[in-house]
Amino acid sequence: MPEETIFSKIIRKEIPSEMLYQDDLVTAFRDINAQAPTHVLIVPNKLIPTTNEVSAADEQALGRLFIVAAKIAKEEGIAADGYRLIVNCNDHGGQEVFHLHMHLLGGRKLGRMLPQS
Ligand code: DGP
Repeated sequence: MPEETIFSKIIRKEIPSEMLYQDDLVTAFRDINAQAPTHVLIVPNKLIPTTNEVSAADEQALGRLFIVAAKIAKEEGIAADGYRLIVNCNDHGGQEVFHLHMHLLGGRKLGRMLPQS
């Protein structure tokens, strides 16, 4: 079994978060270290450490991440102007919390997707 992260405790409401949405498959809450006016994390309730561990059994939950991202973007008033969805994986991807999550970022012009190198 993969090791739980703080996100499992947030999902179970054992520690506080600014939760925006929860259903049987996914949970959405504001990022504690916001990088944009809207910065929400949308996570499968099931612990999947990284995108390397996704399987066909996760299709519904992973699809739900997009459904909920679009819903929250509309609620936050950022849908028309646009936003960015990011899923980081492992060291080169800059992943810090090993419970797969989608970042929803918006509310300002975000600039280039990657710094030029
Ligand atoms: P990543 O680098 O993709 O693994 O992003 C992890 C994000 O999780 C990072 O933007 C900060 C956020 N984060 C870490 N710990 C907590 C927490 O306890 N609560 C909340 N709301 N966000 C957290």
